[in-house]
Parts: sequence; C-alpha cells; structure tokens
Amino acid sequence: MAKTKIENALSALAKEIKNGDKKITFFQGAGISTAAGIPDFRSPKTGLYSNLAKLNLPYAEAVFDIDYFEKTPEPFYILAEELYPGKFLPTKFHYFVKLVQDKGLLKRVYTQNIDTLERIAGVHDKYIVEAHGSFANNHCIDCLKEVSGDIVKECIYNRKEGSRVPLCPDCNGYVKPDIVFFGEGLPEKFFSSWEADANEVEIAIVAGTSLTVYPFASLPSEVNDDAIRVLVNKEIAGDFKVDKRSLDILILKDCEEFVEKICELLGWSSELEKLIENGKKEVMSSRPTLDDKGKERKPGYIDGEFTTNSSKEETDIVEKLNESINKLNI
Ligand code: CNA
Repeated sequence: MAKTKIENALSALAKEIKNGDKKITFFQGAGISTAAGIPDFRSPKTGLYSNLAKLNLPYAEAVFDIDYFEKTPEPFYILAEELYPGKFLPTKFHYFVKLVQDKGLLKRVYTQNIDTLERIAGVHDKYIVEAHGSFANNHCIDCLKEVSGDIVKECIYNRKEGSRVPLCPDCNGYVKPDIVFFGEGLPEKFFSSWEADANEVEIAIVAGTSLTVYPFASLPSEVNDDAIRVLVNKEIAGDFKVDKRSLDILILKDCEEFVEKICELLGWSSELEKLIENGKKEVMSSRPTLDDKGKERKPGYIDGEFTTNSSKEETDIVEKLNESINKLNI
C-alpha cells in the first residue's frame, strides 16, 4: 500500500536521525505538555481558561502581566497552584528529548514552557534554554532579592487563609517566580545561547507550539537554509505556513503519537519505554505521601487535573476569553 504523507515525512526524518551526523535542536511549546494534563493556552474549552474565567480578571492575560501582578498578585497564585512543578509527570515527548540526549544527538532545547518537565525527564541543564523562565527561582519584586523556593512552595501547598501570596522575608514585598511576564525581558541565557546556536542548527524539531509569542516564534525562521526544519503540531504554524522551505518536514500530528512512530522507525521503542517506566518510579518516590489537605495520596496518583466548567454561563465566559486571547496574539 502507498505510504501516506505523514508516513513519508516520518521516514524522511528517521533517515536523517539514523545517519547520526546531525544534531537536533528542539523548539517547543505548551502542546508537548498537554498529555501530562497541563492545558495549553489556545486549544479551545480547556481547564486553564476555565480557571482564568473564575479569576475575574480585567483581561485574560492580566494573570501574566507584571503591572497587574504588582497590584493584584492573587490571580497568578491561584493559577500557580495548578501549574506548580511537581504535580505532573513528563510526557513521552519529554522522554524522547532525553533519549536524543542519551544518544549524543542533542544540540539544545529551546522551550517556552514553564513546567520544568524537561528537567524532570532528565534533560541536562546545559542543553535547556527556558525562554520564558521557570518556577525554579524566585525574586522579590520590590527589593529584587532572591527568595528561597521553599517559601513559595510552602505558601502554595500549605496555604492558610489569607496567605496565598509569598512575601519577601526582608522587605515584605511580593515574591514572583522567575517566569517571564508580559512587560518583562527574556532571560539573558536565551539571547546568548541563540547567538551561539543560530548558525549551527542542523535538524530543528519545532513541536507543540502555535509560534505566536515573539521573539521565540521567530527562531525557526532564523536557522540556515540548509537546516532540516520539522514541525510536529496539530496544526500548521508560523514560518512553516508563511515561508515554507523545500527541506521542511511537516508532521501535523499529536506529539505523543509522533514519538511512538518515530521511535518505532528508529528502533528506540523499548529504550523509550524503559526511560518512561524508570522516570515515573523516580518521580513518584520523591513525591510527598500526603496531599495538601493532609490526606494520604493514592499510590501511583497523578494529580494536576484541571477542573472543567459545565455551566452555560461559565462556558460562555471561557469562550469570550479564548477569543480575546486569540485577538491579542499572546
Ligand atoms: P499555544 O499558543 O497554546 O499553542 C499550543 C500549540 O500546540 C497549538 O498549536 C496546538 O494546536 C498544539 N497542540 C496542543 N496539544 C498538542 C498535542 N498533544 N500534540 C501536538 N500539538 C498540540 O502555546 P505556545 O507554547 O505556542 O504559546 C506560548 C505560551 C504558552 C508560552 O508563553 C508558555 O509559557 C505558555 N504556556 C505554557 C504551558 C506549560 O508550561 N506547559 C502551559 C500553557 C501555556
């Protein structure tokens, strides 16, 4: 039987990876983490927007706006409770990146995600560029001193009434994790890494991103013409749509299915399974055995499920927010 377009695309990519003479640079977004239970921004009717709708924000992206946070940090911390690392397990895609690292084929991972799942899957810090920061470090927004993550975690997990927002032990200012808000610059590491890497990208795997947030969204358009660019996404996006190149490979598919197929073609499936199994055991053993209400957690629990609204009124609000976010292009 004749191969489908996607099968041809997967075979072409597998051939390039098997050759072993080119390194892979990943450019990834929220879509590689949706299988972990973390919703992206733009897929319609997901719990993240449902949660945003409940926060009574003046506009949806205010939750990540530094000016808004300075006056009203609570909505961000309501969302942070849902997104805080430690609640989610990495996806097959994250373990695929780790496998690429283990094979000596990884050049760099540029991620827009703030969930740190790359790190949890075992990708080494030297490869990771968290373009929009992460929850790993925290600073006081007034005196700018670094504040221990334990203070933030304590506030998020063991919150008592009225103490949702962590405060600086020195000056009592609001503490904010170092994730990049609208109105803030990207981390220096993003610019220095890209300066070093831009001309050295050989295979670019762009995955799970709508390529709408700049400057990140322009990275795939800045790689050299002889680089092989691969888009793994449910929909066509960014430069792959407006300026498609002859070497581009389009795999318009679910990220997890992509990993299963490509690993099959590369003969990496059992190694991937092992990584996932061992990774899961490690994460589970390092988790607290009690939940934030002091109840025993079920063995093998994976929490972090987002609540979805069912009432007509709430669904309408969510849809309006989706529309406004799409218009604002965040
Ligand atoms: P986005 O704009 O929400 O786009 C996600 C893209 O992924 C869309 O094109 C979807 O069609 C696609 N997609 C969703 N699920 C899958 C899947 N399973 N397989 C394949 N494709 C899929 O998200 P971007 O990352 O492009 O936007 C950048 C924002 C979103 C960044 O600033 C992030 O910090 C922010 N964000 C991060 C997280 C996270 O850390 N996990 C979650 C939600 C939002």
